[in-house]
Amino acid sequence: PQAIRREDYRPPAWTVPEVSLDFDLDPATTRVRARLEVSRREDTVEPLRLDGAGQRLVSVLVDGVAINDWRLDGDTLEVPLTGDTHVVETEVEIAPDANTQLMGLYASNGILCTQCEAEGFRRITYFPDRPDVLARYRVRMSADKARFPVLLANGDPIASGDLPDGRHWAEWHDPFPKPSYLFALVAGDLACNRSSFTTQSGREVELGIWVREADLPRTHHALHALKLSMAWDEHVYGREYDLDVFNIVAVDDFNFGAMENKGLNIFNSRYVLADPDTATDMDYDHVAGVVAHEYFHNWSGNRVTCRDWFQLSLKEGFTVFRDQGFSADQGSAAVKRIEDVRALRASQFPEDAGPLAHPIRPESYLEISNFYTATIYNKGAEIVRMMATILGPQRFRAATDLYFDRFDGTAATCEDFVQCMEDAGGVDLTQFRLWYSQAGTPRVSASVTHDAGSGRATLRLGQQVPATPGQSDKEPMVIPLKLRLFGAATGRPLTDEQLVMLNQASDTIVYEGVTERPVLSINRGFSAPVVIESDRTPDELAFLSGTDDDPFARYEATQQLMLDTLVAGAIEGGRTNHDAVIRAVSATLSDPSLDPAFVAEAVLLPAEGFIADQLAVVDPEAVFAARQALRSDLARQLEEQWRAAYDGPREPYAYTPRAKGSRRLRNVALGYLAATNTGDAGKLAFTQFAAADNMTDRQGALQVLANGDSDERVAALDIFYNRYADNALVLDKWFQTQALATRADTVEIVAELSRHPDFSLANPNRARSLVGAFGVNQRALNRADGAGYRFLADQLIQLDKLNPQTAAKLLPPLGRWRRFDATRAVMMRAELERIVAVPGLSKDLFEQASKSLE
Ligand code: B3K
Ligand code: ZN
Repeated sequence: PQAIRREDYRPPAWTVPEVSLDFDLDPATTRVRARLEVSRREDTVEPLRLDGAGQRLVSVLVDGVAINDWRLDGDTLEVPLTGDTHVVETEVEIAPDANTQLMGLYASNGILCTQCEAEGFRRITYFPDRPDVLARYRVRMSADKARFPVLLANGDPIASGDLPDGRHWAEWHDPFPKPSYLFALVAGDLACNRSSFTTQSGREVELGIWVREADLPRTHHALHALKLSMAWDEHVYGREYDLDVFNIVAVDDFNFGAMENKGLNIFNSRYVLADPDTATDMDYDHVAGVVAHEYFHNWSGNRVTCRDWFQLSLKEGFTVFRDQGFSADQGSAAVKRIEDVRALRASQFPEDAGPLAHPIRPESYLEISNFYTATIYNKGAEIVRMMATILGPQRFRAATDLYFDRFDGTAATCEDFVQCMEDAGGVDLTQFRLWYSQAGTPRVSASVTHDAGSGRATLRLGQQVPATPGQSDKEPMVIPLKLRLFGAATGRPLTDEQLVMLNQASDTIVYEGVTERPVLSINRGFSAPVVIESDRTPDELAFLSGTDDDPFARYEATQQLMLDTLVAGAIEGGRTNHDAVIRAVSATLSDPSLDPAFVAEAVLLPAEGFIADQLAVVDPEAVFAARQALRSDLARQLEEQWRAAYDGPREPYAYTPRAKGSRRLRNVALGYLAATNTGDAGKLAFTQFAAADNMTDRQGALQVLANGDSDERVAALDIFYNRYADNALVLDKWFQTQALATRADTVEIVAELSRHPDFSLANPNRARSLVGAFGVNQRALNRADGAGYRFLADQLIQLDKLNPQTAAKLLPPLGRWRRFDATRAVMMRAELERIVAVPGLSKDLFEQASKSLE
């Protein structure tokens, strides 16, 4: 396969101002007639080239006359045209039922739906399938009325009617020019939870959440989140909705979370459906976050779109930043920040440190689907956040206003966005732009020395950006660091919070009049996506853990203390001193001023993967053992406190920040109580499991049971399975809980589950619930005999035949071989080589596997 390179970008030779599509819908064979009004760009002599894939071409007409001098060059249809504007009509046949890769038009449980981003539209009809070709779409659909009573497309509905033979039709029109990746249609037997929203200028918008009839009671949370999102975007960014209708459809088979098609968002049902009996608090949060994310794309993505796919972070990084802001405003901003940073460390830091590392604006790709990554999304959001920090709230808002205004209706670049930040913010971001081109997580060293005699404190900062594939030499970046000094003796702040811009390899800041030994609080609020290497002692970290006024920094100090202890434990193999951690956790648990939701986050140990990331050579057994040792020490020595947290005042079930926080802390406490190994843990968890009136408590208890060996484990898994056997989203949890289990025999359990009658690789949620969860289970995946690697590779090879995009997404854990001992590295490489050698391997999986071998 051939690499596409950013530097090769050329504007399109032909534009397509208007498109009419006519769909004769049928799951077996759908006929698509397309009428494109095409217009030559002044200077071009090129023929019209239309992208296609997998369809059967029936006819081509130019200006109403059938032609036969068209030519197929691979999948590209070349139409010779003599004039400057023409009408080109094509007719093709496609087979939604046979579409297992879930790109283009496909069937999901009897619903016909589309997914076009990034390059799925070409599987529907011949078209210049690139984001800088913006067209106005008119869509007509006809289908069997009994099977497909509801026909939806982008924009506003225009007309509908009945046809002979039990068929009917509907026509939709989208007045906003859009790229083909935002096209969508849905046909199915769907019920609607309807409501309306009045925008700030008084426009009435009809809202609809479309699901199967039986799922209607589970749509209220999503609908509520949609209204909150619409109001929030008006209030915070001044962005108003622009069509008369906004529809969301839930489908069960979906490669991703959801898709922001103009006026017709299509969602993975797991990000729409929620009720207390089937969805955890985290599920509720994700539903709201994804609804907000897709809605916000209406401006950051749709009204202003991307010029080419190298600019993907322009819409994704910015929109993640926006949805993070929305979620922060719905509850505790500090807890949201902690969750986001934890997610960044779990998924983006390893990406940045591995063979698939790429800048947020990549230079080349084989398959664009492989670049919907944590780097583009989550690191991209951090880059926007840093600019917002540098500009401050008012100037940042002025800059986003300018961006939306200047680029409305166009396909823009990351550079355009940064330029707006500079123009409205009055700042020079020349060096800051390195964040768009340099991959790798910068490492910042920080140390403070103090001279008591002169009252002088000196802060020395340094930065180093690690080499990444194709980028061996890095330049120093602009790193905005929020920091503050505290007095070790009195606990008083010695300085105000300041924003230091570290923009050289090293820098020194001197503070005068410092009368007591200072303790450094740095990267407060996680102001930059970097790794901090400081020489703070366990005592200093414990001090910050108990006193820092920035809640994120407080969390961070506790985590750093745990991490240092765990790394020492993993390296030394034996007992390390756990006292400082135990004291800090005890203090956190007993501090009445703290929000229980915050406490729950702060007392959790860093994940095995994150501990492993700190080691030169990972010994997964040693990491696991060190973590278990600290965990059981914490459990035993603080048993009273865990029990108090567990038995503390209970909130009746409600989805409020307060009740959520109390459930979270209680479940964390349950986990620690189970780690005391005193024998009644199984009973305690089973009691919670059986008595729970909500999924958060039920699944929390089930995970504890699934990790252990108690008699109650099998019983609980059976009860859970039988209770939810007909709810696919909850069955996913049943698979996932077992795949995440910390037991020694998880590989065998998961292999057995892959043969379970309810398991299928064809459904991405199900595949991810077992294979995806297994891939992040450090202990199971990295088992010394290589059974974990073999299982993962076997599954990926099978999945690739059905759904290359989803298979490729699950490959990265196998690519981390460089981080492990020679024996594991050899076994991992062998599996990657086995994958690369599969005949007919997809470009998606080939790119991920071959780059992982380099
Ligand atoms: N923009 C879509 C992503 C589609 C990915 C296709 N490979 C969802 C989102 O980020 O909102
Ligand atoms: Zn997005």
